[in-house]
Amino acid sequence: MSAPLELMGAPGSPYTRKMLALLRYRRIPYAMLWGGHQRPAPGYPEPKVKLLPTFYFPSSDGGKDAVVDSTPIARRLERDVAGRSALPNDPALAFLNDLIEDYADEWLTKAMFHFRWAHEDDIANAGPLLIFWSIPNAPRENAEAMATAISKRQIDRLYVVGSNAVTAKTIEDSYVRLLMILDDIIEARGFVFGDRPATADFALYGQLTQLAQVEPTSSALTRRTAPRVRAWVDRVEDLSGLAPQDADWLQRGEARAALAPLLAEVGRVYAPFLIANARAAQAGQDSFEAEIDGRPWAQPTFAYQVKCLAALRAGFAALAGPDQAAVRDSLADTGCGALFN
Ligand SMILES: N[C@@H](CCC(=O)N[C@@H](CS)C(=O)NCC(=O)O)C(=O)O
Repeated sequence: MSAPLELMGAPGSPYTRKMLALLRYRRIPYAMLWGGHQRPAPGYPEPKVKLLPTFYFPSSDGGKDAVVDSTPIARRLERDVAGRSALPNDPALAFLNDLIEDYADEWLTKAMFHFRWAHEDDIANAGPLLIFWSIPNAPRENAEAMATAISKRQIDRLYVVGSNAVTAKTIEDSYVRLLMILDDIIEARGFVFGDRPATADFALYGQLTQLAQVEPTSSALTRRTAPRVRAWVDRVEDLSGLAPQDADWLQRGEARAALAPLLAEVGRVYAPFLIANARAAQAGQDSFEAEIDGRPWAQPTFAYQVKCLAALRAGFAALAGPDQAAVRDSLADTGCGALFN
């Protein structure tokens, strides 16, 4: 057996949970180092950007390379490890998977961060967890002060994701719509792209481990709105026993009808966000205002999400003509077409 792939992360990090579930499904041997960058493990290099999860890939000189960013790591693992792929083999569907994965990573995380820190009950719940998830032996007499300090730091960062009194309703309504859409998808076929999971499912799952299981307000909302989705999250944690077949992927001809509601949600909230953010960055503005879902939206400009849009556009441009046409057909009337015009 080759050495397990090491990664550091925390149970409360949606991207850590995304990657753990993907590793389990793909049966890639791993070693989970629970922790955080505030207490670096001796002998482990620091990544350029200190994010969770951080993967430690073996480097050519026998050392370790610290690598972050879940989506490119998932693609690297597809190249390095054969079998049990989490990417649809139809290029048009693979592209739609990239788009939905990006929506989950970059938009749904707004709901995750909002629900964690916007309401009193949730703040009281999350503060101590954030300490004990990374430092289980934090001394009792300090833990409360540490929880208060980390809560304050995170609440002060709510504005960064665009969560404020003006946007709260937009974020919360969007979450409830997503639950109903996923409820239908899971009832119809189990996963977004068929009877087997794709990286988009793991990205949705990662955010939902927090929204549906940890935060009291959104957990209660999930249970009331879509108990099936809550149950799905509990199961997706470990899909190592699933036996995926090629025929389990959605067929191209089925994609439009099957994915229309989810893509319409992406087009309703995430597409206008990505476009307004990129426009602001281009104009050199460090914050922007936009209209999302018929309501005002205001937040700082985010360089990373400019890159997300550029990557999606490059992926679309790289598709062969008939695949582009199939993607355009699936995106018709969803509001997502505006991203690629
Ligand atoms: N795009 C990255 C995002 C990773 C990320 O933002 N991780 C969060 C935790 S879930 C983080 O490490 N934030 C910095 C911090 O907590 O200091 C990915 O997909 O891996």
